[in-house]
Amino acid sequence: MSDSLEKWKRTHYSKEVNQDINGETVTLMGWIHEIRDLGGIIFILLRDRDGIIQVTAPSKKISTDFFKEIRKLKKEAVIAIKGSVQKSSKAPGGVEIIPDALKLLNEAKLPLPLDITEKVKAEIDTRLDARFLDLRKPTVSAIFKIKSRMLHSVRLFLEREGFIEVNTPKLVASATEGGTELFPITYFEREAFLGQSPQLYKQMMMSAGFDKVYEIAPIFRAEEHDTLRHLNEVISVDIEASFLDHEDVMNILERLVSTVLEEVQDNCETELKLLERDLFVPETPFERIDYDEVVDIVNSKGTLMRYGEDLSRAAEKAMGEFMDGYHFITGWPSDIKPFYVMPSDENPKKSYAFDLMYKDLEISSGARRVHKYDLLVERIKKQGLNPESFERYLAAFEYGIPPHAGWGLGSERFTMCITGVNNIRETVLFPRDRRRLTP
Ligand code: AMO
Repeated sequence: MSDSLEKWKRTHYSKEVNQDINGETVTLMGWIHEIRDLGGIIFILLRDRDGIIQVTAPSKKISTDFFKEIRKLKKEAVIAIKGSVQKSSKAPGGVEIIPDALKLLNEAKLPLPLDITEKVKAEIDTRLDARFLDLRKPTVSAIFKIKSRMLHSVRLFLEREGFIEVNTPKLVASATEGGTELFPITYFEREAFLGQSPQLYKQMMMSAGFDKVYEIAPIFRAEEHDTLRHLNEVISVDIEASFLDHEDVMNILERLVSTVLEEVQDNCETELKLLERDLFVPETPFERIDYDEVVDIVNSKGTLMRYGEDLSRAAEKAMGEFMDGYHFITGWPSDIKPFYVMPSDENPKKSYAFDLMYKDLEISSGARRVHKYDLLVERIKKQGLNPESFERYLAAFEYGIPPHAGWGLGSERFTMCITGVNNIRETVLFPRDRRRLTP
């Protein structure tokens, strides 16, 4: 058996093989998911990126030498197989392949660190240590196919809405979301940081006259949290838009969520089925609850929440019991929101900031921004920060910046909502948390 592809080319993925091509010769490539030797007949489940198909090798129909070669194959070996498609009522999918020729392209060391057929479940740490193997599981790769489709739909939606994609630096000189969550790095002879958010840059793009921008890129948070909802590196979908207010960008966000869910539902049927996920597409507009009301609800559920506090985990849970689907929390106190958030005209103690929640999970936050230089400097000082460290950002506010608003949506948390997984680590190929920096 040759271990080289030579002139062999894949003709079909497993999912493309069906009864319509009964009798045709096909070439498939992939891994041996399972092999069962019943003496006179050997069954191989061949797995490729898109699914699993049965290869049936009856000793009566193939040469003795070829049958012996097949018998030697082991789990997770990489093979290419040429054979004919045959209808079969017993085979999963209604078809099987009767092999004519086979190449053993590579073998896998045994025993495997984890069971790809999932008959034996593995702990999350074992899975993440051998992530390339874990990702071979159809139920795991399904999450990433859904995430890919979600991000694709997000792009399509924002492009349709007239947004321009931008790329801003991730090596930065200052904090944006409050000073404690930064990863310091050595930048030649200076200290620099990994970007927490494109916040300041997307706002500067409003002064640059780009009107509507978006970015899909990593953000880094040096949070000590060891929870099922936090990671230290995530992909944030950020938008910023001029001549629009918080209500306008909330409207964009809710339409985006609902459109993307619909597109995922239409395009990821197989993956959602694998995950046993019944996706629900919410109607717009989403419900809006004022922060004041949230405090009352949380307290009425027996969880203490003082006015002016951020939502604790317990408070989020209490709210999650009360609110089932996607909803906004609006009217946040100005003091607990970052300096760039615009205080309300009627009551400056409150702000034009909002969070988008799915049940008890915050998936996005945003706001109408301060676009007046003096107020921005005042708010930077009030939050104990030094306006001098924001000199280059502040300059963008001195030469005519329009009123603007925007939001950031965590792509992993959104993926959790779509797929129903409850650990954020499941939604990242190679997650970065408090303890994990490899693989
Ligand atoms: P915020 O800090 O709320 O806002 O972040 C926006 C969204 O990003 C996701 N997110 C995270 N997800 C997992 N782990 C983390 N450690 C983490 N940190 C953030 C969440 C969150 O809702 N500049 C503002 C956005 C804006 O106003 O435009 C910002 O960064 O889903």
